[in-house]
Amino acid sequence: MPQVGIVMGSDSDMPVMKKAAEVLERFGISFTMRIISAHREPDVFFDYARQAESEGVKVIIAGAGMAAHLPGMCAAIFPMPVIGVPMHTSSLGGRDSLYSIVQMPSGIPVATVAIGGGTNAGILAAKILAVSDKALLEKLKEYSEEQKKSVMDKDARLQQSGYRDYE
Ligand code: RP5
Repeated sequence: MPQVGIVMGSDSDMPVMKKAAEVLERFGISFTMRIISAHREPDVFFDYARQAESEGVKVIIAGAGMAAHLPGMCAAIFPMPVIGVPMHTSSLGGRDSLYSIVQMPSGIPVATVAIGGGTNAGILAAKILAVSDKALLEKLKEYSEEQKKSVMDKDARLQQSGYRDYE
């Protein structure tokens, strides 16, 4: 049974949404990935959002751009957490997507990550699932340690080489 449902409004969203998929794979979290347009095929969208719970999904990661109602509509139907990923747009730089997703009216929250924030969407989904999964929690702690070590290694290199020779 998939634990996470990744859904995006268009295949143009794939470069961002695949980052979420890669994070879930890294942590061994099962997921489905769909391209569903809430405005171009509302019937397909409603079926998806209504069935997600019975299919075992615990978190939905929904990415969309422009007048980005896909995440909000997922949150209107799906009773568990929805993470929204705003896409960058050429006309308004993604502010249109960001505001559409983050400015949900009271009562229907969408946990919104940064514009293009597919990786953080995956990590946030993992953290939500880790609340009731100790093994996953340990993997997330290891991941934090790896990030810390990576920064410390860079600083050690800088201290050794000086900023002119830093690569
Ligand atoms: C939204 O419109 C999609 O999420 C996408 O970000 C944006 C543009 O879609 P395409 O014109 O690339 O299909 O529905």
